[in-house]
Amino acid sequence: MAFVPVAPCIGTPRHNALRVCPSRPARARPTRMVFRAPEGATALSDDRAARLPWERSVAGDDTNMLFMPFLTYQLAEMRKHLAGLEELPFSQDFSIQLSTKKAARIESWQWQSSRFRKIRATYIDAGQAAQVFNSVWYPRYDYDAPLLGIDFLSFGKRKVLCVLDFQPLTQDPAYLARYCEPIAYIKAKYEGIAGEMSARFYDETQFFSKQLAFAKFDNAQPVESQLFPAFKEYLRDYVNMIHAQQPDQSRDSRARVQQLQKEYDVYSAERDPAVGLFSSYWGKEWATKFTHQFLFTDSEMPAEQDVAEVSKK
Ligand code: BLA
Repeated sequence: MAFVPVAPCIGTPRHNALRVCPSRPARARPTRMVFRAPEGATALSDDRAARLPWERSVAGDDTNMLFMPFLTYQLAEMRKHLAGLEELPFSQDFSIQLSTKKAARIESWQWQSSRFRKIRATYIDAGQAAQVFNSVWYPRYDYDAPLLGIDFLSFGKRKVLCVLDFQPLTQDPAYLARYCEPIAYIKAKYEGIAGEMSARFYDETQFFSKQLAFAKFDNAQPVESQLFPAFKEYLRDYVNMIHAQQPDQSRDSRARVQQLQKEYDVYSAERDPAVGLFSSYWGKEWATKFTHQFLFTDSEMPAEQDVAEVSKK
């Protein structure tokens, strides 16, 4: 991991499609230390987020950007409630990609705040074929609270799959009672989110709670009528929960939370069925890197021959 001094990324015209900060040699004027992404150029998020919502699909059809209101609502809530919110630079290669294979784009944004070490968000627009909103909130290591996990997907006209959870770091009953069970009242209000996840990809006894909102719809209507109000309540209670928590800055506790959050990344990168989806639009190599170096950065990249193996599948 290389830390190099680069000029502060300021004064980039707001209309630029991407706010890219190429690393430059150190100069006499004031510099600050920023993480230099492995691919070279670094992307920030505020300017790009200011151009949301997307109004039209890249597929050129009249597809509704089904989950765009969730993304813009989340960003507004973050701005309203999170002290010290600031962009968290990441590799430009992961910030936006168009597909050369099919009409599709994927764009990602990332921030940190005084209580969150990372909040990342991704939107995929592939017209009717796929609409996706995915986001994970990682608290700082002073807080042993669950991560907020969001995975909303729609494929074609009839397959809508939405998962939302306060993702627990442990299955200790006292932990679950403290952090997850208090939102049972929200889940109870919306019958549309009461489904159960399958065992196809994930194990529901690891990093998932009983308060997991799980929705499988054969049309988009309940997304607005059920999922959106539930999402707002989950988000509100999640932010309130983190704000109510006393930070534990002891070395032991921080080390434990760090280890558990790392295990979450390793587990998620292993199980995530998204690699196939990413690969079909952006190729296996990019898909693998995006999964390990952006989505779940504490997971290990597979060795090169393994990536090649995956590519053959
Ligand atoms: C399932 N998530 C899936 C599937 C895909 C993705 C393609 C399989 C859908 C299917 O064919 O049935 C897609 N996952 C993604 C995408 C990203 C990603 C696009 O990480 C990133 C941009 N997944 C999460 C998070 C949660 C999560 C944070 O990334 C937690 C809320 C849950 N996704 C989750 C679960 C399933 C799933 C539980 C399995 C659903 C089931 O089969 O029961």
